[in-house]
Amino acid sequence: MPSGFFEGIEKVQFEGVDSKNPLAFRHYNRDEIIMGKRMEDHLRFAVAWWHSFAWEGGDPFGGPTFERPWYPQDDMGRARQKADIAFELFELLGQPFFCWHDADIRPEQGNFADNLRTLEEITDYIGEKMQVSGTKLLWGTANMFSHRRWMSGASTNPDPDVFAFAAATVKSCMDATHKLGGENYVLWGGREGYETLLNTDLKTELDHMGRFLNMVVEYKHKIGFKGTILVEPKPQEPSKHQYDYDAATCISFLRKYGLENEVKLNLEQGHAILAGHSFEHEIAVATAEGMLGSIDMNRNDYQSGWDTDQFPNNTPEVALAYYYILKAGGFTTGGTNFDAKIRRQSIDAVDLAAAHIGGMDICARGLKAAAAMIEDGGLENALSQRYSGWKSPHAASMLGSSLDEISARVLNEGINPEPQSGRQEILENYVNRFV
Ligand code: XUL
Ligand code: CO
Repeated sequence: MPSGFFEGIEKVQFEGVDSKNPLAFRHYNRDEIIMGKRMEDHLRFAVAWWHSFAWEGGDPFGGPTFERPWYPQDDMGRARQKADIAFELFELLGQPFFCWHDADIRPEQGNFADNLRTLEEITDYIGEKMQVSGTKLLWGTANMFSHRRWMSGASTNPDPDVFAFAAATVKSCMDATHKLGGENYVLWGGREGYETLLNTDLKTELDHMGRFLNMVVEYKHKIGFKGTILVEPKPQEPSKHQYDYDAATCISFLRKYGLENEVKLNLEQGHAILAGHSFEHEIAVATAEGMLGSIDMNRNDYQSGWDTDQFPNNTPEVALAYYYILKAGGFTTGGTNFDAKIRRQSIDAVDLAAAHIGGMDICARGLKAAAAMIEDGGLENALSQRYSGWKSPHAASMLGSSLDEISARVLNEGINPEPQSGRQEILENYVNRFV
């Protein structure tokens, strides 16, 4: 018996580019074959419980604006009702995956034993719903940033009891993710960072975080979890400085603690922007190291300067993101999760549906543009042209020689390079043909 929350909204259909129906897909045609693979299998969409069902519409200046039937979220009956309505949205959208934080799906109980009991109870309930609907779990994660116990960090907390609470919490969330057949487990270091160095032993905190992540990997193998462990870079917010600053910082952290073959990255568009990067930069850094895991696809408001987590709607940006993902071979266990929230004034159920429909559609459109660019080969040709000098035997052998040998060759051959155009405008015009 449907709850009636989405009353009047029909199962979303692909109607093609000419459709004027605001609640139809114009590009997301799940069975369409793109570069030899179904669109659904490329994009691997996941609806995020956190922003879509748990966020209440508050901001630093005002409280909740949404009035959902499952509020206040402090009771297991309403946690079940929230799950029912989440699966109604999944049914309407037909996306293959969803994801959660523990605190999204069960009420916070204030102590570990009760948190564990309610997490087990709700994930059993969700597991039954997954059986019926066929929706799968892209990832689970622990919210170790909202409750006041986490205010000084989780694994980086100066208090060892908080470290212990964090270890127990992550174990419980990994168990639940494993039970539900999750394809990844995510750790975002929400408060793994600091407000002031004056009270922070940075080296100790980083060592604790490195050891903690090693424990996560050890536990993954112990329980036979086959999914990928992912960390999520973000430079700041809520902490003034977060240790997982960006993709490059995370990669060197993982290498330092011997985790480079065990952990990959969950990259988020808004976090890239906060770090002063483009999303495709973060993707290119991760794929260069074979460490791209999954993406949180949203967009930041470029004027506001904070993580606004808006649903994506910028085709050129999305197209470039998928271009570099496809170039690296696409997702394996990862996918496209909407870590995105509707606006505070978007209080109706139809707003929530439209946000997901539009987000999925823009990603589909971006994917098609990315695939067309790859199939056309224009960018790849220009790149190979630009680096073609390195194909000469002289150039290639230079990397195996030394400064004095190279210096002698520069003198002997009178090497005096002529600058070459980077052709940026031509390449940007090229991309614009596809988006
Ligand atoms: C917070 C954020 C999180 C992570 C998972 O900025 O992006 O939702 O994706 O904790
Ligand atoms: Co995220």
